[in-house]
Amino acid sequence: MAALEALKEALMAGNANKVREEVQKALEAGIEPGTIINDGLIAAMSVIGVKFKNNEVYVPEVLVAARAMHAGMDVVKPLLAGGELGNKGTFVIGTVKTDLHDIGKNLVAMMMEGVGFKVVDLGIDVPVEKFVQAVEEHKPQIVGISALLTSTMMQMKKTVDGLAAYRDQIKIMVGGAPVTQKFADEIGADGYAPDAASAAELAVKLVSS
Ligand code: B1M
Repeated sequence: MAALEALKEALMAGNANKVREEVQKALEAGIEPGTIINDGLIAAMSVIGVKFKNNEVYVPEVLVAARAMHAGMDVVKPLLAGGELGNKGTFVIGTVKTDLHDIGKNLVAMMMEGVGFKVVDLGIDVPVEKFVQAVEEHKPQIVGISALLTSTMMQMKKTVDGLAAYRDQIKIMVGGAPVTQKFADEIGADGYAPDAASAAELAVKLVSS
């Protein structure tokens, strides 16, 4: 959408102030918050993701773009609560024990908020017991588990196993660079998504099935 081009440019340049301004302008122009998120913020962040994969941009650029995306989300988020995207329930997310990577996990968390979930972010290096405690406390519809290292993938299995007693109440989604659909099936997860945008689509499907 042409009206969102300036917003996308600002996000890709990592200019948080400009992103805030452009989101505000888009709202004033009558563009729906959901469209601003999907066709503006997420679309631009996806471009950064592809560029990152192709080594055209590096970690610092990904970080500043993610920060700019946060800034834009902060402006639209209040308009989403109970709005047209509705409340889909609670999504608990964390990066597994001994894994300190959180950029992708944070993007997934943001997308989940964007499609109407209340997100409880447990952070990084999350032990199985903390996931279990969060399920007891927050009664989520979905638990999302992220891992970025081959060596921490087995923590993902341990976490799925540790949540066995709750499987009639929750769906479990997994993701992260080394994770595949095959691995997700092997460890008994309900869903796998390769990126944040498809993770949000899958989560919506899981709660409506
Ligand atoms: Co690390 N690191 N790192 N690192 N790091 C990788 C992952 C690595 C591939 C780099 C490499 O060697 N080429 C490699 C892993 C190799 C492997 O295991 N196969 C690696 C390594 C080895 C390490 C250390 C061991 C290095 C060292 O100390 N010797 C160390 C480990 C620390 C630890 O965790 N215990 C380490 C440390 C770090 C930093 C701290 C410096 C930093 C993390 C900063 C941070 O996260 N706050 C870092 C970074 C930045 C990377 C790379 C460069 C970038 C990761 C990233 O943020 N990608 C990475 C190399 C690479 O990926 N090319 C690398 C961008 C992000 C948007 O993508 O996280 O994949 P991603 O998330 C995507 C999808 O995977 C998906 O959606 C996201 C958005 O589309 N997704 C989900 C993620 N979670 C999901 C959950 C879902 C669904 C989808 O459902 C719940």
